[in-house]
Amino acid sequence: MLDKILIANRGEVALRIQRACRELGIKTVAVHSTADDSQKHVFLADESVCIGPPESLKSYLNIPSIISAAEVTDAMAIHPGYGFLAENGNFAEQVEQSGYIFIGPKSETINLMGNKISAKEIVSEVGIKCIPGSDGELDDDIEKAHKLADEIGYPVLIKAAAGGGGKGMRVAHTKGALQHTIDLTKIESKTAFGDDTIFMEKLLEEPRHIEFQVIADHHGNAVCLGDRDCSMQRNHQKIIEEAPAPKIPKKLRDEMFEKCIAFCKHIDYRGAGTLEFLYENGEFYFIEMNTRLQVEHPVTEMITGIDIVKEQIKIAMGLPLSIKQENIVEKGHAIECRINAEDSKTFMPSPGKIDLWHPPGGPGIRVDSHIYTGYEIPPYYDSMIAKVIAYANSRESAITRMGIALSEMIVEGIKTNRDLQIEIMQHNAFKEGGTNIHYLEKRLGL
Ligand code: MV4
Repeated sequence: MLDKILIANRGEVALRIQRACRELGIKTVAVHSTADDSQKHVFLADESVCIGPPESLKSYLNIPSIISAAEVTDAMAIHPGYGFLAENGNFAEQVEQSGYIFIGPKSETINLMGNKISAKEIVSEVGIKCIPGSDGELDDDIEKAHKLADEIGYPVLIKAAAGGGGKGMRVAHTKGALQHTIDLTKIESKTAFGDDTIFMEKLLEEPRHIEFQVIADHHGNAVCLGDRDCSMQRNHQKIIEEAPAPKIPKKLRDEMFEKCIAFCKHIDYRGAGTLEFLYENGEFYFIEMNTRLQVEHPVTEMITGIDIVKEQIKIAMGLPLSIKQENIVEKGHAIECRINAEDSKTFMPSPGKIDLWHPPGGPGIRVDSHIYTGYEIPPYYDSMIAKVIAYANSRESAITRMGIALSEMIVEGIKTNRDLQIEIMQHNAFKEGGTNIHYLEKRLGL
Protein backbone atom coordinates (compact mmCIF):
# COMPACT_ATOMS: atom_id res chain seq x y z
CA MET A 1 0.00 0.00 0.00
CA LEU A 2 1.25 3.46 -0.91
CA ASP A 3 0.89 5.91 1.94
CA LYS A 4 2.71 8.97 0.62
CA ILE A 5 3.37 10.25 -2.90
CA LEU A 6 5.74 13.01 -3.97
CA ILE A 7 4.36 15.09 -6.84
CA ALA A 8 7.27 16.16 -9.05
CA ASN A 9 5.41 18.89 -10.91
CA ARG A 10 3.60 22.21 -10.54
CA GLY A 11 0.43 23.98 -11.66
CA GLU A 12 -2.88 22.38 -12.50
CA VAL A 13 -1.47 18.88 -12.93
CA ALA A 14 0.11 18.92 -9.46
CA LEU A 15 -3.30 19.80 -8.06
CA ARG A 16 -4.98 17.14 -10.20
CA ILE A 17 -2.61 14.45 -8.86
CA GLN A 18 -3.04 15.72 -5.31
CA ARG A 19 -6.82 15.36 -5.58
CA ALA A 20 -6.48 11.78 -6.82
CA CYS A 21 -4.15 10.97 -3.90
CA ARG A 22 -6.63 12.46 -1.46
CA GLU A 23 -9.46 10.30 -2.82
CA LEU A 24 -7.26 7.25 -2.34
CA GLY A 25 -6.31 8.29 1.20
CA ILE A 26 -2.68 8.87 0.24
CA LYS A 27 -0.61 11.71 1.75
CA THR A 28 1.13 14.11 -0.61
CA VAL A 29 4.46 15.89 -0.77
CA ALA A 30 4.65 18.99 -2.94
CA VAL A 31 8.02 20.05 -4.32
CA HIS A 32 8.38 23.55 -5.67
CA SER A 33 10.85 26.16 -6.84
CA THR A 34 11.36 29.43 -4.96
CA ALA A 35 9.05 31.07 -7.54
CA ASP A 36 6.22 28.67 -6.66
CA ASP A 37 5.86 28.84 -2.89
CA SER A 38 2.35 30.30 -3.33
CA GLN A 39 1.00 27.55 -5.55
CA LYS A 40 -2.38 26.19 -4.53
CA HIS A 41 -1.15 22.58 -4.38
CA VAL A 42 1.72 23.64 -2.11
CA PHE A 43 -0.74 25.18 0.36
CA LEU A 44 -2.88 22.04 0.24
CA ALA A 45 -0.11 19.43 0.44
CA ASP A 46 0.57 17.47 3.61
CA GLU A 47 4.22 18.48 3.29
CA SER A 48 6.21 20.65 0.92
CA VAL A 49 9.87 20.93 0.04
CA CYS A 50 11.61 23.72 -1.85
CA ILE A 51 13.83 22.07 -4.47
CA GLY A 52 15.63 25.01 -6.00
CA PRO A 53 15.57 28.37 -7.78
CA PRO A 54 12.97 29.36 -10.42
CA GLU A 55 14.77 28.00 -13.50
CA SER A 56 13.32 24.56 -14.29
CA LEU A 57 16.77 23.07 -14.84
CA LYS A 58 17.64 23.80 -11.21
CA SER A 59 14.29 22.76 -9.71
CA TYR A 60 11.66 20.71 -11.57
CA LEU A 61 14.34 19.09 -13.73
CA ASN A 62 16.81 18.68 -10.87
CA ILE A 63 16.82 14.92 -10.30
CA PRO A 64 19.07 14.78 -7.17
CA SER A 65 17.00 17.54 -5.55
CA ILE A 66 13.73 15.72 -6.17
CA ILE A 67 15.05 12.37 -4.96
CA SER A 68 16.44 14.07 -1.83
CA ALA A 69 12.98 15.54 -1.19
CA ALA A 70 11.54 12.02 -1.34
CA GLU A 71 14.20 10.88 1.14
CA VAL A 72 13.61 13.62 3.70
CA THR A 73 9.81 13.24 3.57
CA ASP A 74 9.84 9.45 3.42
CA ALA A 75 7.60 9.38 0.34
CA MET A 76 7.13 5.97 -1.25
CA ALA A 77 6.45 6.95 -4.84
CA ILE A 78 6.96 9.81 -7.28
CA HIS A 79 4.35 11.00 -9.78
CA PRO A 80 6.01 13.04 -12.56
CA GLY A 81 2.83 14.54 -14.08
CA TYR A 82 3.41 15.69 -17.67
CA GLY A 83 6.29 17.71 -19.13
CA PHE A 84 9.46 18.16 -17.03
CA LEU A 85 10.79 14.66 -16.13
CA ALA A 86 7.71 12.65 -17.12
CA GLU A 87 9.36 11.02 -20.15
CA ASN A 88 12.95 10.98 -18.93
CA GLY A 89 14.00 7.33 -18.78
CA ASN A 90 17.04 8.23 -16.72
CA PHE A 91 14.83 9.87 -14.07
CA ALA A 92 12.52 6.83 -13.91
CA GLU A 93 15.58 4.60 -13.51
CA GLN A 94 17.13 6.74 -10.77
CA VAL A 95 13.84 6.92 -8.89
CA GLU A 96 13.53 3.13 -8.91
CA GLN A 97 17.20 2.56 -8.07
CA SER A 98 16.84 4.88 -5.09
CA GLY A 99 14.08 2.61 -3.80
CA TYR A 100 11.00 4.61 -4.82
CA ILE A 101 8.15 3.70 -7.13
CA PHE A 102 8.03 5.69 -10.37
CA ILE A 103 4.38 6.22 -11.28
CA GLY A 104 4.71 5.43 -14.95
CA PRO A 105 6.13 2.74 -17.20
CA LYS A 106 9.51 1.02 -16.85
CA SER A 107 12.47 3.19 -17.84
CA GLU A 108 13.20 0.75 -20.70
CA THR A 109 9.72 1.39 -22.12
CA ILE A 110 10.20 5.16 -21.86
CA ASN A 111 13.50 4.86 -23.74
CA LEU A 112 12.08 2.48 -26.34
CA MET A 113 9.24 4.89 -27.18
CA GLY A 114 11.50 7.94 -26.83
CA ASN A 115 13.34 6.76 -29.91
CA LYS A 116 10.87 7.32 -32.76
CA ILE A 117 12.60 4.72 -34.96
CA SER A 118 12.38 1.93 -32.39
CA ALA A 119 8.82 3.01 -31.55
CA LYS A 120 7.75 2.63 -35.20
CA GLU A 121 9.52 -0.71 -35.48
CA ILE A 122 7.86 -2.20 -32.44
CA VAL A 123 4.31 -0.95 -33.14
CA SER A 124 4.61 -2.46 -36.62
CA GLU A 125 5.05 -5.86 -34.99
CA VAL A 126 1.37 -5.90 -33.99
CA GLY A 127 0.17 -4.69 -37.38
CA ILE A 128 -0.11 -0.98 -36.62
CA LYS A 129 0.43 1.01 -39.80
CA CYS A 130 3.20 3.63 -39.89
CA ILE A 131 3.85 6.43 -42.39
CA PRO A 132 5.85 5.14 -45.39
CA GLY A 133 9.50 6.07 -45.09
CA SER A 134 13.03 4.88 -44.45
CA ASP A 135 12.11 1.97 -42.13
CA GLY A 136 14.97 2.77 -39.83
CA GLU A 137 17.86 5.15 -39.68
CA LEU A 138 18.87 7.25 -42.68
CA ASP A 139 22.62 6.75 -43.23
CA ASP A 140 25.07 9.11 -44.94
CA ASP A 141 24.53 7.67 -48.43
CA ILE A 142 22.78 10.54 -50.26
CA GLU A 143 22.23 8.39 -53.36
CA LYS A 144 20.15 6.02 -51.27
CA ALA A 145 18.25 8.95 -49.72
CA HIS A 146 17.46 10.36 -53.18
CA LYS A 147 16.24 6.99 -54.37
CA LEU A 148 14.06 6.50 -51.28
CA ALA A 149 12.54 10.00 -51.54
CA ASP A 150 11.74 9.37 -55.23
CA GLU A 151 10.02 6.13 -54.28
CA ILE A 152 7.84 7.59 -51.50
CA GLY A 153 7.34 10.88 -53.34
CA TYR A 154 8.03 14.51 -52.39
CA PRO A 155 7.46 16.34 -50.13
CA VAL A 156 9.26 14.21 -47.53
CA LEU A 157 9.91 14.88 -43.87
CA ILE A 158 13.26 14.40 -42.20
CA LYS A 159 12.73 13.65 -38.53
CA ALA A 160 15.07 13.24 -35.58
CA ALA A 161 14.86 9.81 -33.92
CA ALA A 162 15.16 11.55 -30.55
CA GLY A 163 12.62 14.23 -31.49
CA GLY A 164 8.90 14.37 -30.91
CA GLY A 165 6.16 16.85 -30.23
CA GLY A 166 7.28 18.88 -33.24
CA LYS A 167 10.93 19.31 -32.32
CA GLY A 168 13.52 18.09 -34.81
CA MET A 169 11.68 17.80 -38.09
CA ARG A 170 11.99 19.50 -41.49
CA VAL A 171 10.32 19.22 -44.87
CA ALA A 172 12.15 18.68 -48.15
CA HIS A 173 9.98 19.63 -51.12
CA THR A 174 12.43 18.72 -53.86
CA LYS A 175 15.42 16.54 -54.63
CA GLY A 176 17.57 19.69 -54.68
CA ALA A 177 16.65 20.51 -51.08
CA LEU A 178 17.12 17.04 -49.63
CA GLN A 179 20.81 17.09 -48.74
CA HIS A 180 20.55 20.47 -47.05
CA THR A 181 17.42 19.43 -45.14
CA ILE A 182 19.19 16.30 -43.90
CA ASP A 183 22.25 18.27 -42.80
CA LEU A 184 20.19 20.88 -40.94
CA THR A 185 18.02 18.30 -39.17
CA LYS A 186 21.12 16.38 -38.09
CA ILE A 187 22.82 19.50 -36.69
CA GLU A 188 19.69 20.61 -34.88
CA SER A 189 19.07 17.19 -33.48
CA LYS A 190 22.65 16.85 -32.25
CA THR A 191 22.37 20.23 -30.51
CA ALA A 192 18.91 19.65 -29.02
CA PHE A 193 19.13 15.96 -28.10
CA GLY A 194 22.80 15.02 -28.28
CA ASP A 195 21.95 12.49 -30.99
CA ASP A 196 21.88 13.01 -34.75
CA THR A 197 20.04 9.87 -35.80
CA ILE A 198 17.39 10.76 -38.39
CA PHE A 199 14.77 9.03 -40.53
CA MET A 200 12.59 9.88 -43.51
CA GLU A 201 8.81 9.83 -43.92
CA LYS A 202 6.36 10.89 -46.56
CA LEU A 203 4.77 14.21 -45.54
CA LEU A 204 1.05 13.88 -44.89
CA GLU A 205 -0.31 17.23 -45.99
CA GLU A 206 -3.71 17.54 -44.29
CA PRO A 207 -3.92 15.03 -41.48
CA ARG A 208 -5.92 15.15 -38.28
CA HIS A 209 -4.17 14.37 -35.00
CA ILE A 210 -6.00 11.56 -33.25
CA GLU A 211 -4.76 9.64 -30.25
CA PHE A 212 -5.84 6.59 -28.26
CA GLN A 213 -5.67 6.43 -24.46
CA VAL A 214 -4.56 3.13 -22.97
CA ILE A 215 -3.99 1.89 -19.45
CA ALA A 216 -2.26 -1.35 -18.53
CA ASP A 217 -1.33 -3.07 -15.28
CA HIS A 218 1.51 -5.29 -14.06
CA HIS A 219 -0.56 -8.42 -14.66
CA GLY A 220 -0.86 -8.35 -18.43
CA ASN A 221 -4.22 -6.56 -18.54
CA ALA A 222 -4.68 -3.61 -20.91
CA VAL A 223 -7.68 -1.53 -21.92
CA CYS A 224 -8.31 1.29 -24.39
CA LEU A 225 -10.32 4.22 -23.05
CA GLY A 226 -11.08 5.66 -26.46
CA ASP A 227 -9.78 8.28 -28.81
CA ARG A 228 -9.30 12.05 -28.70
CA ASP A 229 -9.04 14.55 -31.51
CA CYS A 230 -6.26 17.06 -30.80
CA SER A 231 -6.02 18.67 -34.23
CA MET A 232 -6.78 22.22 -33.06
CA GLN A 233 -3.25 23.47 -32.48
CA ARG A 234 -0.81 26.24 -33.24
CA ASN A 235 2.96 25.86 -33.26
CA HIS A 236 2.63 22.29 -31.95
CA GLN A 237 0.70 23.62 -28.96
CA LYS A 238 -2.69 21.98 -28.72
CA ILE A 239 -5.43 24.36 -27.63
CA ILE A 240 -8.63 22.31 -27.93
CA GLU A 241 -9.09 18.57 -27.52
CA GLU A 242 -12.21 16.47 -27.65
CA ALA A 243 -13.43 12.93 -27.11
CA PRO A 244 -14.56 10.99 -28.97
CA ALA A 245 -12.90 12.12 -32.22
CA PRO A 246 -15.67 13.18 -34.62
CA LYS A 247 -16.47 11.27 -37.82
CA ILE A 248 -14.34 8.15 -37.39
CA PRO A 249 -15.97 5.01 -38.84
CA LYS A 250 -16.90 2.67 -35.99
CA LYS A 251 -15.32 -0.39 -37.58
CA LEU A 252 -11.96 1.33 -38.02
CA ARG A 253 -12.09 2.69 -34.49
CA ASP A 254 -12.78 -0.76 -33.05
CA GLU A 255 -9.84 -2.12 -35.05
CA MET A 256 -7.59 0.59 -33.61
CA PHE A 257 -8.73 -0.25 -30.08
CA GLU A 258 -7.77 -3.88 -30.65
CA LYS A 259 -4.36 -2.95 -32.06
CA CYS A 260 -3.56 -0.52 -29.24
CA ILE A 261 -4.47 -3.15 -26.64
CA ALA A 262 -2.45 -5.80 -28.50
CA PHE A 263 0.50 -3.41 -28.52
CA CYS A 264 0.35 -2.82 -24.74
CA LYS A 265 0.37 -6.57 -24.21
CA HIS A 266 3.16 -7.03 -26.75
CA ILE A 267 5.56 -4.74 -24.90
CA ASP A 268 4.20 -5.51 -21.43
CA TYR A 269 3.26 -1.86 -21.05
CA ARG A 270 2.22 -0.62 -17.66
CA GLY A 271 0.56 2.62 -16.59
CA ALA A 272 -1.27 5.19 -18.67
CA GLY A 273 -0.14 5.86 -22.21
CA THR A 274 -1.23 7.43 -25.46
CA LEU A 275 -0.66 6.20 -28.99
CA GLU A 276 -0.64 9.16 -31.36
CA PHE A 277 -1.75 8.87 -34.97
CA LEU A 278 -2.16 11.03 -38.01
CA TYR A 279 -5.51 10.36 -39.70
CA GLU A 280 -5.80 11.10 -43.40
CA ASN A 281 -8.00 9.67 -46.17
CA GLY A 282 -9.64 7.24 -43.79
CA GLU A 283 -6.39 5.68 -42.52
CA PHE A 284 -4.55 5.87 -39.21
CA TYR A 285 -0.74 6.15 -39.27
CA PHE A 286 1.21 5.84 -36.01
CA ILE A 287 3.56 8.74 -35.21
CA GLU A 288 4.60 8.38 -31.59
CA MET A 289 3.63 7.11 -28.15
CA ASN A 290 3.47 9.24 -25.02
CA THR A 291 4.37 7.21 -21.95
CA ARG A 292 2.75 9.58 -19.46
CA LEU A 293 -0.43 11.30 -18.34
CA GLN A 294 -1.51 13.92 -20.88
CA VAL A 295 -2.86 17.44 -20.49
CA GLU A 296 -6.04 16.42 -22.31
CA HIS A 297 -6.80 13.31 -20.20
CA PRO A 298 -9.95 14.94 -18.69
CA VAL A 299 -12.00 14.63 -21.91
CA THR A 300 -11.52 10.86 -21.76
CA GLU A 301 -12.37 10.82 -18.06
CA MET A 302 -15.60 12.71 -18.75
CA ILE A 303 -16.90 10.29 -21.38
CA THR A 304 -15.79 7.08 -19.63
CA GLY A 305 -16.23 8.04 -15.97
CA ILE A 306 -12.77 6.59 -15.29
CA ASP A 307 -10.29 8.56 -13.18
CA ILE A 308 -7.05 8.06 -15.13
CA VAL A 309 -4.80 9.47 -12.39
CA LYS A 310 -6.27 7.20 -9.73
CA GLU A 311 -5.78 4.29 -12.13
CA GLN A 312 -2.12 5.26 -12.61
CA ILE A 313 -1.58 5.22 -8.86
CA LYS A 314 -3.39 1.91 -8.36
CA ILE A 315 -1.37 0.34 -11.17
CA ALA A 316 1.85 1.59 -9.55
CA MET A 317 0.75 -0.10 -6.31
CA GLY A 318 0.65 -3.36 -8.24
CA LEU A 319 -3.14 -3.69 -8.24
CA PRO A 320 -4.81 -5.30 -11.24
CA LEU A 321 -7.00 -3.06 -13.43
CA SER A 322 -10.47 -2.80 -11.94
CA ILE A 323 -12.05 -2.32 -15.36
CA LYS A 324 -12.56 -4.73 -18.23
CA GLN A 325 -12.80 -3.56 -21.81
CA GLU A 326 -16.38 -4.79 -22.14
CA ASN A 327 -17.41 -2.67 -19.15
CA ILE A 328 -16.06 0.57 -20.58
CA VAL A 329 -18.98 2.61 -21.83
CA GLU A 330 -18.33 5.80 -23.73
CA LYS A 331 -21.16 8.20 -23.21
CA GLY A 332 -21.67 11.72 -24.54
CA HIS A 333 -19.04 14.15 -25.75
CA ALA A 334 -16.38 16.22 -23.98
CA ILE A 335 -14.36 19.22 -25.17
CA GLU A 336 -11.41 20.84 -23.44
CA CYS A 337 -10.26 24.42 -24.05
CA ARG A 338 -6.83 25.31 -22.73
CA ILE A 339 -6.73 28.81 -21.24
CA ASN A 340 -3.28 30.34 -21.61
CA ALA A 341 -1.90 33.54 -20.13
CA GLU A 342 -0.82 35.01 -23.45
CA ASP A 343 -1.31 37.92 -25.82
CA SER A 344 -4.10 37.15 -28.29
CA LYS A 345 -2.21 38.64 -31.24
CA THR A 346 1.44 37.76 -30.66
CA PHE A 347 0.89 34.62 -28.53
CA MET A 348 3.65 35.89 -26.23
CA PRO A 349 3.25 34.78 -22.57
CA SER A 350 1.49 37.29 -20.33
CA PRO A 351 2.65 36.58 -16.77
CA GLY A 352 1.60 38.74 -13.83
CA LYS A 353 -0.88 39.04 -11.01
CA ILE A 354 -4.43 37.73 -11.38
CA ASP A 355 -6.62 40.51 -10.02
CA LEU A 356 -9.83 38.53 -10.33
CA TRP A 357 -10.65 34.91 -11.14
CA HIS A 358 -14.18 33.77 -11.52
CA PRO A 359 -14.26 30.24 -12.93
CA PRO A 360 -17.27 29.08 -14.93
CA GLY A 361 -19.62 26.36 -13.67
CA GLY A 362 -22.96 24.72 -14.15
CA PRO A 363 -24.02 21.33 -15.49
CA GLY A 364 -21.29 19.48 -17.37
CA ILE A 365 -18.55 22.04 -16.73
CA ARG A 366 -15.24 21.00 -15.15
CA VAL A 367 -12.41 23.44 -14.51
CA ASP A 368 -8.91 22.10 -13.79
CA SER A 369 -6.87 25.07 -12.62
CA HIS A 370 -4.44 26.11 -9.94
CA ILE A 371 -5.04 29.85 -10.16
CA TYR A 372 -6.86 32.05 -7.65
CA THR A 373 -7.54 35.76 -7.22
CA GLY A 374 -4.28 37.36 -6.11
CA TYR A 375 -2.10 34.55 -7.59
CA GLU A 376 0.93 35.77 -9.48
CA ILE A 377 1.81 33.80 -12.61
CA PRO A 378 5.60 33.46 -12.67
CA PRO A 379 7.31 34.04 -16.02
CA TYR A 380 9.43 30.87 -15.91
CA TYR A 381 7.03 28.12 -16.89
CA ASP A 382 4.24 27.07 -19.22
CA SER A 383 1.55 29.70 -19.78
CA MET A 384 -1.44 27.38 -19.36
CA ILE A 385 -3.50 28.61 -16.40
CA ALA A 386 -6.71 26.60 -16.71
CA LYS A 387 -8.48 23.87 -18.61
CA VAL A 388 -12.20 24.29 -19.12
CA ILE A 389 -13.90 21.02 -19.94
CA ALA A 390 -17.50 20.89 -21.20
CA TYR A 391 -19.40 17.62 -21.19
CA ALA A 392 -22.85 16.96 -22.70
CA ASN A 393 -24.86 14.23 -24.40
CA SER A 394 -23.93 15.42 -27.87
CA ARG A 395 -21.02 17.28 -29.46
CA GLU A 396 -23.33 20.13 -30.39
CA SER A 397 -24.52 20.56 -26.79
CA ALA A 398 -20.94 20.36 -25.51
CA ILE A 399 -19.96 23.21 -27.84
CA THR A 400 -22.93 25.28 -26.60
CA ARG A 401 -21.98 24.62 -22.98
CA MET A 402 -18.35 25.51 -23.68
CA GLY A 403 -19.36 28.81 -25.30
CA ILE A 404 -21.43 29.78 -22.26
CA ALA A 405 -18.73 28.68 -19.81
CA LEU A 406 -16.05 30.70 -21.61
CA SER A 407 -18.24 33.77 -21.77
CA GLU A 408 -18.97 33.73 -18.03
CA MET A 409 -15.35 33.10 -17.04
CA ILE A 410 -13.53 36.15 -15.66
CA VAL A 411 -9.74 36.47 -15.58
CA GLU A 412 -8.53 39.98 -14.84
CA GLY A 413 -5.00 41.36 -14.62
CA ILE A 414 -3.42 39.33 -17.42
CA LYS A 415 -4.13 38.63 -21.08
CA THR A 416 -5.60 35.28 -22.09
CA ASN A 417 -6.68 33.38 -25.20
CA ARG A 418 -10.28 33.21 -23.97
CA ASP A 419 -11.71 35.30 -26.80
CA LEU A 420 -9.97 33.16 -29.42
CA GLN A 421 -11.51 30.07 -27.83
CA ILE A 422 -14.97 31.67 -27.90
CA GLU A 423 -14.47 32.50 -31.59
CA ILE A 424 -13.46 28.94 -32.44
CA MET A 425 -16.59 27.61 -30.73
CA GLN A 426 -18.52 29.73 -33.24
CA HIS A 427 -16.59 28.71 -36.38
CA ASN A 428 -18.68 26.68 -38.78
CA ALA A 429 -15.79 24.37 -39.64
CA PHE A 430 -15.24 23.58 -35.97
CA LYS A 431 -18.97 23.02 -35.43
CA GLU A 432 -18.92 20.68 -38.42
CA GLY A 433 -16.07 18.68 -36.80
CA GLY A 434 -12.99 17.00 -38.20
CA THR A 435 -10.78 20.01 -39.02
CA ASN A 436 -7.13 19.13 -39.73
CA ILE A 437 -3.91 20.21 -37.95
CA HIS A 438 -3.47 23.27 -40.17
CA TYR A 439 -6.95 24.70 -39.64
CA LEU A 440 -6.13 27.16 -36.87
CA GLU A 441 -2.96 28.59 -38.43
CA LYS A 442 -4.79 29.05 -41.74
CA ARG A 443 -7.76 30.62 -40.02
CA LEU A 444 -5.52 33.01 -38.11
CA GLY A 445 -3.95 33.97 -41.41
CA LEU A 446 -0.52 32.74 -40.37
C1 MV4 B 1 4.18 14.40 -39.47
C2 MV4 B 1 3.34 15.30 -40.16
C3 MV4 B 1 3.07 15.05 -41.47
N1 MV4 B 1 3.62 13.97 -42.08
N2 MV4 B 1 4.68 13.35 -40.11
C4 MV4 B 1 4.51 16.91 -35.45
C5 MV4 B 1 4.96 16.49 -34.11
C6 MV4 B 1 5.20 15.04 -34.15
N3 MV4 B 1 4.30 14.44 -33.23
C7 MV4 B 1 4.95 14.62 -35.53
N4 MV4 B 1 4.42 15.74 -36.23
C8 MV4 B 1 4.02 15.66 -37.51
N5 MV4 B 1 4.48 14.58 -38.18
C9 MV4 B 1 4.41 13.14 -41.39
N6 MV4 B 1 4.96 12.11 -42.00
C10 MV4 B 1 2.83 16.41 -39.47
C11 MV4 B 1 3.18 16.59 -38.14
C12 MV4 B 1 2.61 17.76 -37.52
C13 MV4 B 1 1.69 17.67 -36.48
C14 MV4 B 1 1.28 16.45 -35.96
C15 MV4 B 1 0.39 16.38 -34.93
C16 MV4 B 1 -0.14 17.53 -34.40
C17 MV4 B 1 0.24 18.74 -34.88
C18 MV4 B 1 1.16 18.83 -35.92
C19 MV4 B 1 1.53 20.08 -36.40
C20 MV4 B 1 2.43 20.15 -37.42
C21 MV4 B 1 2.98 19.00 -37.97
